[in-house]
Amino acid sequence: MTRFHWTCESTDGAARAGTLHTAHGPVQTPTFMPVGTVGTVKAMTMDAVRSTGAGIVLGNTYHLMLRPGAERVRALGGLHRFMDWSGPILTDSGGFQVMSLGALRKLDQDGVTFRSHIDGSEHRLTPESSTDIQHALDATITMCFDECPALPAPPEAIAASMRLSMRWAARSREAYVQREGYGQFGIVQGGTEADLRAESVAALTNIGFEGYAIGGLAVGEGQELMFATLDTTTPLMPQDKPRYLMGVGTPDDLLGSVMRGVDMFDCVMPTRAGRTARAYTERGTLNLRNARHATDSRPISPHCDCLACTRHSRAYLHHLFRSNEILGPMLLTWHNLAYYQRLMRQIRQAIVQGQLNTLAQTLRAGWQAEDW
Ligand code: PRF
Ligand code: ZN
Repeated sequence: MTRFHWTCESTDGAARAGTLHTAHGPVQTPTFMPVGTVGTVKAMTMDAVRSTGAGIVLGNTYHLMLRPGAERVRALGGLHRFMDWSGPILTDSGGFQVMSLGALRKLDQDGVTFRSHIDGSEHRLTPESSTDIQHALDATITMCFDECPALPAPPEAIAASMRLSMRWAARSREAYVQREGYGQFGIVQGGTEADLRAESVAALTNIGFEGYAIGGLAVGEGQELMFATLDTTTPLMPQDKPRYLMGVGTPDDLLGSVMRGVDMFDCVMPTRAGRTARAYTERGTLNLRNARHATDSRPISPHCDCLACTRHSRAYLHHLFRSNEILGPMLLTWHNLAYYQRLMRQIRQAIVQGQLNTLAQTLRAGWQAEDW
Protein backbone atom coordinates (compact mmCIF):
# COMPACT_ATOMS: atom_id res chain seq x y z
CA MET A 1 0.00 0.00 0.00
CA THR A 2 1.04 3.58 -0.64
CA ARG A 3 1.60 5.95 2.23
CA PHE A 4 -0.14 9.31 1.62
CA HIS A 5 2.63 11.80 0.91
CA TRP A 6 3.76 14.53 -1.45
CA THR A 7 7.18 14.60 -3.09
CA CYS A 8 8.73 17.70 -4.63
CA GLU A 9 10.54 17.15 -7.93
CA SER A 10 11.46 20.71 -8.94
CA THR A 11 11.04 24.27 -7.81
CA ASP A 12 11.13 27.50 -9.83
CA GLY A 13 10.97 30.51 -7.53
CA ALA A 14 8.17 29.70 -5.07
CA ALA A 15 6.47 27.33 -7.57
CA ARG A 16 6.72 23.58 -7.00
CA ALA A 17 6.33 20.57 -9.30
CA GLY A 18 5.66 17.37 -7.42
CA THR A 19 3.63 14.21 -7.05
CA LEU A 20 0.89 13.41 -4.57
CA HIS A 21 0.95 9.69 -3.70
CA THR A 22 -2.37 8.21 -2.56
CA ALA A 23 -4.21 4.92 -2.09
CA HIS A 24 -6.01 5.69 -5.35
CA GLY A 25 -2.89 6.41 -7.38
CA PRO A 26 -0.50 9.30 -7.92
CA VAL A 27 -1.35 12.85 -9.03
CA GLN A 28 1.15 15.21 -10.58
CA THR A 29 1.08 18.71 -9.10
CA PRO A 30 0.32 21.53 -9.68
CA THR A 31 -3.11 20.05 -10.37
CA PHE A 32 -6.61 21.28 -11.12
CA MET A 33 -9.45 19.19 -9.64
CA PRO A 34 -12.69 19.23 -11.66
CA VAL A 35 -15.72 19.75 -9.43
CA GLY A 36 -18.05 16.77 -9.11
CA THR A 37 -20.37 18.21 -6.48
CA VAL A 38 -23.09 15.55 -6.42
CA GLY A 39 -20.97 12.65 -7.68
CA THR A 40 -20.88 13.80 -11.30
CA VAL A 41 -18.73 16.32 -13.13
CA LYS A 42 -21.76 17.96 -14.72
CA ALA A 43 -22.32 17.10 -18.40
CA MET A 44 -19.28 14.77 -18.51
CA THR A 45 -18.78 11.01 -18.40
CA MET A 46 -15.89 10.04 -16.17
CA ASP A 47 -14.07 8.61 -19.21
CA ALA A 48 -14.26 12.06 -20.77
CA VAL A 49 -12.95 13.63 -17.54
CA ARG A 50 -10.06 11.12 -17.52
CA SER A 51 -9.30 11.84 -21.19
CA THR A 52 -8.60 15.51 -20.37
CA GLY A 53 -5.77 14.40 -18.05
CA ALA A 54 -7.52 15.08 -14.74
CA GLY A 55 -5.94 13.06 -11.92
CA ILE A 56 -8.23 13.89 -8.99
CA VAL A 57 -11.80 15.15 -8.67
CA LEU A 58 -13.79 16.87 -5.94
CA GLY A 59 -17.04 15.86 -4.26
CA ASN A 60 -19.19 17.67 -1.69
CA THR A 61 -20.24 16.47 1.75
CA TYR A 62 -23.16 18.90 1.87
CA HIS A 63 -24.82 17.76 -1.37
CA LEU A 64 -24.11 14.05 -1.00
CA MET A 65 -25.32 13.87 2.63
CA LEU A 66 -28.68 15.31 1.52
CA ARG A 67 -28.95 13.18 -1.62
CA PRO A 68 -28.46 10.23 -1.95
CA GLY A 69 -27.11 10.16 1.65
CA ALA A 70 -23.65 9.10 2.83
CA GLU A 71 -24.80 5.70 4.15
CA ARG A 72 -26.29 4.77 0.80
CA VAL A 73 -23.02 5.69 -0.97
CA ARG A 74 -21.11 3.60 1.58
CA ALA A 75 -23.49 0.64 1.05
CA LEU A 76 -22.96 0.92 -2.71
CA GLY A 77 -19.19 0.62 -2.32
CA GLY A 78 -18.12 4.22 -1.75
CA LEU A 79 -18.02 7.29 -3.96
CA HIS A 80 -15.28 5.98 -6.30
CA ARG A 81 -17.38 3.01 -7.33
CA PHE A 82 -20.68 4.95 -7.23
CA MET A 83 -19.45 7.56 -9.73
CA ASP A 84 -16.89 5.39 -11.60
CA TRP A 85 -13.78 7.32 -10.64
CA SER A 86 -10.93 5.05 -9.55
CA GLY A 87 -8.49 7.93 -8.96
CA PRO A 88 -8.29 10.02 -5.81
CA ILE A 89 -11.33 12.01 -4.65
CA LEU A 90 -11.19 15.03 -2.34
CA THR A 91 -14.39 15.94 -0.52
CA ASP A 92 -15.11 19.41 0.81
CA SER A 93 -16.42 19.38 4.36
CA GLY A 94 -19.76 21.14 3.90
CA GLY A 95 -19.44 24.31 5.96
CA PHE A 96 -18.66 26.50 2.97
CA GLN A 97 -21.55 25.08 0.94
CA VAL A 98 -24.03 25.54 3.83
CA MET A 99 -23.00 29.19 4.00
CA SER A 100 -22.78 29.92 0.28
CA LEU A 101 -26.10 28.26 -0.56
CA GLY A 102 -27.69 30.75 1.79
CA ALA A 103 -29.66 27.87 3.25
CA LEU A 104 -31.43 28.92 6.45
CA ARG A 105 -28.71 28.21 8.99
CA LYS A 106 -27.72 28.73 12.57
CA LEU A 107 -24.08 28.64 13.57
CA ASP A 108 -22.97 27.84 17.12
CA GLN A 109 -19.70 26.80 18.73
CA ASP A 110 -20.48 23.13 18.16
CA GLY A 111 -21.52 23.25 14.47
CA VAL A 112 -24.15 24.45 11.99
CA THR A 113 -27.86 23.65 11.76
CA PHE A 114 -29.38 24.28 8.35
CA ARG A 115 -32.27 23.51 6.07
CA SER A 116 -31.82 21.47 2.90
CA HIS A 117 -32.01 23.44 -0.35
CA ILE A 118 -33.82 20.38 -1.78
CA ASP A 119 -36.78 19.84 0.56
CA GLY A 120 -36.34 22.27 3.45
CA SER A 121 -35.67 19.47 5.96
CA GLU A 122 -33.45 20.31 8.95
CA HIS A 123 -29.89 18.92 9.21
CA ARG A 124 -26.83 19.50 11.31
CA LEU A 125 -23.12 19.40 10.52
CA THR A 126 -20.35 19.38 13.11
CA PRO A 127 -16.62 18.70 12.74
CA GLU A 128 -17.33 15.12 13.89
CA SER A 129 -20.31 14.43 11.61
CA SER A 130 -18.65 16.03 8.56
CA THR A 131 -15.57 13.84 9.10
CA ASP A 132 -17.74 10.72 9.58
CA ILE A 133 -19.64 11.47 6.36
CA GLN A 134 -16.39 11.90 4.42
CA HIS A 135 -15.27 8.49 5.77
CA ALA A 136 -18.57 6.95 4.63
CA LEU A 137 -18.04 8.41 1.17
CA ASP A 138 -14.50 6.92 1.22
CA ALA A 139 -12.88 10.24 0.32
CA THR A 140 -9.16 9.93 -0.41
CA ILE A 141 -8.69 13.42 1.01
CA THR A 142 -10.98 14.55 3.85
CA MET A 143 -11.26 18.28 4.54
CA CYS A 144 -11.60 19.83 7.99
CA PHE A 145 -14.94 21.39 8.88
CA ASP A 146 -14.44 25.18 8.82
CA GLU A 147 -16.24 28.49 8.52
CA CYS A 148 -15.53 30.80 5.60
CA PRO A 149 -16.57 34.37 6.47
CA ALA A 150 -17.68 36.71 3.68
CA LEU A 151 -15.28 39.59 2.99
CA PRO A 152 -14.99 42.42 3.76
CA ALA A 153 -15.57 41.93 7.48
CA PRO A 154 -14.13 43.67 10.58
CA PRO A 155 -10.79 42.13 11.72
CA GLU A 156 -12.37 41.10 15.07
CA ALA A 157 -15.02 39.09 13.24
CA ILE A 158 -12.41 37.46 10.97
CA ALA A 159 -10.29 36.62 14.02
CA ALA A 160 -13.19 35.08 15.96
CA SER A 161 -14.26 33.04 12.90
CA MET A 162 -10.69 31.83 12.25
CA ARG A 163 -10.28 30.74 15.91
CA LEU A 164 -13.57 28.86 15.72
CA SER A 165 -12.31 27.13 12.55
CA MET A 166 -9.08 26.20 14.38
CA ARG A 167 -11.04 24.62 17.26
CA TRP A 168 -13.12 22.78 14.66
CA ALA A 169 -9.87 21.68 12.93
CA ALA A 170 -8.68 20.08 16.19
CA ARG A 171 -12.05 18.29 16.54
CA SER A 172 -11.98 17.23 12.86
CA ARG A 173 -8.53 15.71 13.47
CA GLU A 174 -9.77 13.89 16.59
CA ALA A 175 -12.63 12.39 14.57
CA TYR A 176 -10.40 11.44 11.65
CA VAL A 177 -9.52 7.75 11.25
CA GLN A 178 -6.06 7.30 9.71
CA ARG A 179 -5.90 4.89 6.80
CA GLU A 180 -2.94 3.99 4.60
CA GLY A 181 -2.91 6.19 1.48
CA TYR A 182 -5.63 8.52 2.76
CA GLY A 183 -5.16 12.02 4.16
CA GLN A 184 -6.85 14.92 5.89
CA PHE A 185 -6.17 18.58 5.11
CA GLY A 186 -6.42 21.50 7.54
CA ILE A 187 -7.82 24.79 6.17
CA VAL A 188 -6.03 28.08 6.84
CA GLN A 189 -8.46 30.95 7.47
CA GLY A 190 -7.95 34.57 8.59
CA GLY A 191 -9.22 36.71 5.72
CA THR A 192 -6.64 39.06 4.25
CA GLU A 193 -4.96 39.79 7.62
CA ALA A 194 -1.35 38.53 7.57
CA ASP A 195 -1.16 38.11 11.36
CA LEU A 196 -4.38 36.06 11.47
CA ARG A 197 -3.21 33.86 8.59
CA ALA A 198 0.08 33.29 10.47
CA GLU A 199 -1.81 32.37 13.65
CA SER A 200 -3.98 29.97 11.65
CA VAL A 201 -1.01 28.26 9.96
CA ALA A 202 0.65 27.85 13.38
CA ALA A 203 -2.51 26.34 14.91
CA LEU A 204 -2.93 23.84 12.05
CA THR A 205 0.74 22.77 11.84
CA ASN A 206 0.63 22.25 15.59
CA ILE A 207 -2.23 19.78 15.10
CA GLY A 208 -0.51 18.22 12.07
CA PHE A 209 -2.22 17.26 8.80
CA GLU A 210 -1.26 15.42 5.60
CA GLY A 211 -1.84 18.65 3.63
CA TYR A 212 -2.92 22.25 4.11
CA ALA A 213 -5.59 24.21 2.27
CA ILE A 214 -6.00 27.96 2.05
CA GLY A 215 -9.66 28.85 2.50
CA GLY A 216 -11.45 32.15 2.82
CA LEU A 217 -10.07 33.64 -0.41
CA ALA A 218 -11.75 34.36 -3.75
CA VAL A 219 -14.76 35.57 -1.79
CA GLY A 220 -14.87 39.07 -3.28
CA GLU A 221 -11.53 40.55 -2.16
CA GLY A 222 -10.09 40.70 -5.70
CA GLN A 223 -7.00 39.12 -7.24
CA GLU A 224 -4.50 41.69 -5.93
CA LEU A 225 -5.49 41.13 -2.27
CA MET A 226 -5.70 37.37 -2.80
CA PHE A 227 -2.15 37.31 -4.20
CA ALA A 228 -0.90 39.61 -1.41
CA THR A 229 -2.41 37.20 1.14
CA LEU A 230 -0.75 34.21 -0.55
CA ASP A 231 2.57 36.11 -0.55
CA THR A 232 2.53 36.28 3.25
CA THR A 233 0.86 32.89 3.90
CA THR A 234 2.50 30.20 1.74
CA PRO A 235 6.06 30.92 3.03
CA LEU A 236 4.82 29.99 6.54
CA MET A 237 3.25 26.69 5.41
CA PRO A 238 5.12 23.36 5.67
CA GLN A 239 7.50 22.88 2.71
CA ASP A 240 6.96 19.14 2.49
CA LYS A 241 3.15 19.05 2.38
CA PRO A 242 0.71 19.80 -0.47
CA ARG A 243 -0.99 23.22 -0.50
CA TYR A 244 -4.50 23.62 -1.87
CA LEU A 245 -6.18 26.94 -2.70
CA MET A 246 -9.92 26.33 -2.38
CA GLY A 247 -12.38 27.48 -5.03
CA VAL A 248 -9.86 29.19 -7.35
CA GLY A 249 -10.02 30.29 -10.13
CA THR A 250 -9.42 31.83 -13.57
CA PRO A 251 -6.42 30.66 -15.63
CA ASP A 252 -4.58 33.83 -14.54
CA ASP A 253 -5.46 33.11 -10.87
CA LEU A 254 -4.03 29.58 -11.19
CA LEU A 255 -0.80 30.80 -12.79
CA GLY A 256 -0.25 33.55 -10.21
CA SER A 257 -1.08 31.21 -7.32
CA VAL A 258 1.27 28.45 -8.52
CA MET A 259 3.97 31.15 -8.71
CA ARG A 260 3.21 31.82 -5.03
CA GLY A 261 3.62 28.19 -3.98
CA VAL A 262 0.16 26.58 -4.41
CA ASP A 263 -0.08 22.97 -5.68
CA MET A 264 -3.81 22.17 -5.92
CA PHE A 265 -6.95 23.96 -7.08
CA ASP A 266 -10.65 23.35 -7.64
CA CYS A 267 -13.21 25.63 -9.22
CA VAL A 268 -16.60 25.44 -10.92
CA MET A 269 -15.48 28.00 -13.54
CA PRO A 270 -14.54 25.68 -16.44
CA THR A 271 -17.58 23.42 -15.97
CA ARG A 272 -20.10 26.18 -15.21
CA ALA A 273 -18.79 28.37 -18.04
CA GLY A 274 -19.06 25.40 -20.40
CA ARG A 275 -22.76 25.06 -19.62
CA THR A 276 -23.34 28.76 -20.38
CA ALA A 277 -21.56 28.81 -23.77
CA ARG A 278 -18.30 30.37 -22.51
CA ALA A 279 -15.05 28.83 -23.79
CA TYR A 280 -11.62 29.33 -22.24
CA THR A 281 -8.81 29.56 -24.79
CA GLU A 282 -5.16 30.63 -25.10
CA ARG A 283 -6.61 33.92 -26.42
CA GLY A 284 -9.04 34.64 -23.59
CA THR A 285 -12.70 33.60 -23.48
CA LEU A 286 -15.34 33.28 -26.22
CA ASN A 287 -19.11 33.25 -25.95
CA LEU A 288 -20.32 30.66 -28.45
CA ARG A 289 -23.83 32.15 -28.43
CA ASN A 290 -22.41 35.27 -30.03
CA ALA A 291 -23.65 35.82 -33.63
CA ARG A 292 -20.09 36.22 -34.90
CA HIS A 293 -19.58 32.44 -34.55
CA ALA A 294 -22.67 31.48 -36.59
CA THR A 295 -20.81 30.77 -39.84
CA ASP A 296 -17.29 30.18 -38.43
CA SER A 297 -15.99 26.81 -39.63
CA ARG A 298 -12.87 26.93 -37.41
CA PRO A 299 -12.52 24.99 -34.13
CA ILE A 300 -12.71 26.87 -30.81
CA SER A 301 -8.94 26.54 -30.49
CA PRO A 302 -6.42 25.30 -33.09
CA HIS A 303 -4.25 23.98 -30.22
CA CYS A 304 -6.86 21.86 -28.43
CA ASP A 305 -7.16 18.08 -28.76
CA CYS A 306 -10.62 17.84 -27.15
CA LEU A 307 -13.63 16.33 -28.92
CA ALA A 308 -15.22 19.76 -29.54
CA CYS A 309 -12.07 21.10 -31.22
CA THR A 310 -11.04 18.00 -33.19
CA ARG A 311 -14.47 17.22 -34.62
CA HIS A 312 -16.64 20.33 -34.58
CA SER A 313 -16.73 23.95 -35.73
CA ARG A 314 -17.57 27.06 -33.75
CA ALA A 315 -20.62 27.35 -36.02
CA TYR A 316 -21.86 23.92 -34.88
CA LEU A 317 -21.37 24.77 -31.20
CA HIS A 318 -23.14 28.09 -31.78
CA HIS A 319 -26.04 26.18 -33.34
CA LEU A 320 -26.20 23.72 -30.42
CA PHE A 321 -26.37 26.51 -27.82
CA ARG A 322 -28.89 28.54 -29.82
CA SER A 323 -31.03 25.38 -30.09
CA ASN A 324 -30.60 24.61 -26.38
CA GLU A 325 -29.25 21.19 -27.28
CA ILE A 326 -27.69 19.21 -24.42
CA LEU A 327 -24.63 18.38 -26.55
CA GLY A 328 -23.58 22.07 -26.40
CA PRO A 329 -22.85 22.04 -22.63
CA MET A 330 -21.29 18.56 -22.96
CA LEU A 331 -18.81 19.55 -25.68
CA LEU A 332 -17.95 22.91 -24.17
CA THR A 333 -17.42 21.52 -20.64
CA TRP A 334 -15.09 18.95 -22.22
CA HIS A 335 -13.20 21.71 -24.02
CA ASN A 336 -12.86 23.89 -20.91
CA LEU A 337 -11.63 21.03 -18.74
CA ALA A 338 -9.17 20.06 -21.49
CA TYR A 339 -7.95 23.68 -21.53
CA TYR A 340 -7.49 23.79 -17.73
CA GLN A 341 -5.65 20.45 -17.68
CA ARG A 342 -3.40 21.49 -20.60
CA LEU A 343 -2.63 24.74 -18.77
CA MET A 344 -1.60 22.84 -15.62
CA ARG A 345 0.62 20.47 -17.64
CA GLN A 346 2.32 23.45 -19.35
CA ILE A 347 2.87 25.13 -15.99
CA ARG A 348 4.27 21.93 -14.47
CA GLN A 349 6.64 21.37 -17.39
CA ALA A 350 7.85 24.99 -17.20
CA ILE A 351 8.61 24.59 -13.48
CA VAL A 352 10.65 21.44 -14.21
CA GLN A 353 12.54 23.32 -16.95
CA GLY A 354 13.04 26.46 -14.83
CA GLN A 355 11.07 28.46 -17.42
CA LEU A 356 7.97 29.49 -15.47
CA ASN A 357 8.53 33.25 -15.80
CA THR A 358 8.90 32.92 -19.58
CA LEU A 359 5.76 30.79 -19.81
CA ALA A 360 3.86 33.28 -17.63
CA GLN A 361 4.73 36.12 -20.03
CA THR A 362 3.65 34.07 -23.04
CA LEU A 363 0.38 32.96 -21.41
CA ARG A 364 -0.55 36.47 -20.25
CA ALA A 365 0.21 37.96 -23.68
CA GLY A 366 -2.03 35.30 -25.24
CA TRP A 367 -4.95 35.94 -22.86
CA GLN A 368 -4.76 39.65 -23.81
CA ALA A 369 -4.45 39.01 -27.56
CA GLU A 370 -7.22 39.12 -30.17
CA ASP A 371 -9.02 35.89 -31.08
CA TRP A 372 -7.26 33.94 -33.84
N1 PRF B 1 -13.61 26.50 3.03
C1 PRF B 1 -14.09 25.32 2.53
N2 PRF B 1 -14.38 25.18 1.23
C2 PRF B 1 -14.19 26.23 0.40
C3 PRF B 1 -13.69 27.46 0.85
C4 PRF B 1 -13.38 27.62 2.24
O1 PRF B 1 -12.94 28.66 2.73
C5 PRF B 1 -13.63 28.29 -0.28
C6 PRF B 1 -13.18 29.70 -0.34
N3 PRF B 1 -12.82 30.13 -1.62
C7 PRF B 1 -14.08 27.54 -1.37
N4 PRF B 1 -14.41 26.30 -0.94
N5 PRF B 1 -14.28 24.30 3.36
ZN1 ZN C 1 -11.11 22.05 -27.27
